[in-house]
Amino acid sequence: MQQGKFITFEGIDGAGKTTQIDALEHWLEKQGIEVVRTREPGGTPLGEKIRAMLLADDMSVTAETLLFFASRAEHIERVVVPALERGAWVLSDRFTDATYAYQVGGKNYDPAKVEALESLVQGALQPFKTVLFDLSPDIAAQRLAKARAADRFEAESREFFRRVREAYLDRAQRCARRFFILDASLEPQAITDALLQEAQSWI
Ligand code: Z5A
Repeated sequence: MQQGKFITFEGIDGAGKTTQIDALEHWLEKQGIEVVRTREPGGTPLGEKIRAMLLADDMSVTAETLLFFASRAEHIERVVVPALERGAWVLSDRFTDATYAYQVGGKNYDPAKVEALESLVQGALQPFKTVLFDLSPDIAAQRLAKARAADRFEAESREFFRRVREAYLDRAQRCARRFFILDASLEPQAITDALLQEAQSWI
């Protein structure tokens, strides 16, 4: 039986997830809650190897989608479920909503195939809450240009990220009770304040 809480963080690249997950992690630990911080793709030794391939190697969308779910299967079995069972809160930088946003929304992959893989790999497991960092691709691109060299996903076009953003907002509308949407264009401290205020209602 699951006792902990599974929280996932989503948004287009450069939306500022990392900074805000740090803040939530510190706040939860101050409340005496055990936190497991993780990410997808990745989060396990095999998952990190898959991540390196996904970010660097050119491949078909089917191969890409299967690799995201292979990393996810390993992550769920070895990290997420054990942590939830012992009562920890799992903070995951991305999960299955990213597949719907990037592969289905961004690359036009068949959503029925993703649903089938989701059911196979996750069974009934779903996040307790998903925090969506909503940001325009124009602002995200300005931030990333200052921050680092682009990986295979970050090198996609502005139009691609517009589709990814729309797909995320569509998911948020369909699963309104699970999603909490943050305006990621605000100053970091304002975003932290909104996130921590919301998190009080999760405890
Ligand atoms: N992907 C997929 O296609 N399908 C899937 O199923 C999954 C993933 C799971 C790897 O993910 C890639 O895999 C990802 C989607 C795809 N695309 N890419 N690339 P990732 O999570 O590792 O990649 P990421 O989104 O680029 O993560 P990130 O580097 O951690 O980005 P972030 O956390 O959203 O942003 P950040 O690093 O915190 O901030 C970016 C910059 O903006 C940095 O310089 C900050 O100082 C600055 N920043 C942050 N917040 C602000 C505010 N509020 N104002 C101004 N500047 C800010």
